[in-house]
Amino acid sequence: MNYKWKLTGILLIIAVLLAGCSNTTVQPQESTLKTVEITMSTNPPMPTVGVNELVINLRNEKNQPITGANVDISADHSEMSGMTMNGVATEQENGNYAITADFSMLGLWKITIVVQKEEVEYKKVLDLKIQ
Ligand SMILES: [Cu+2]
Repeated sequence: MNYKWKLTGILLIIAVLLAGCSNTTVQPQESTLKTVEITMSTNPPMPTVGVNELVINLRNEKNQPITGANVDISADHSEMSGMTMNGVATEQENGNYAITADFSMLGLWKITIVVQKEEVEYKKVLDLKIQ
């Protein structure tokens, strides 16, 4: 492996890390929705090992609830590879979408939220600490 390839490898790793840490709202051009604000809360508020509810709230740029979206959730135990769960959140009232997740281990879990609305995808990745 020469220097150039090593550098390319490092840049790729940085790109992947940046993508993994992305916590911003995506603003696509070709949609009537200018912004999809994605926020997550948990039930209980301090999630513990076992079953917890994740509630995703979707808002547009006018802070109005977004209904009729498809919300896919996946959870990865950050310290381990292959410990992954995923499912589709069920729509509730007021732009909320809920799913229960059984966290089998303590520590940081990477939660990936993929929202589909009007054939556009919006994605948010955040960390959830299970304690
Ligand atoms: Cu694990």
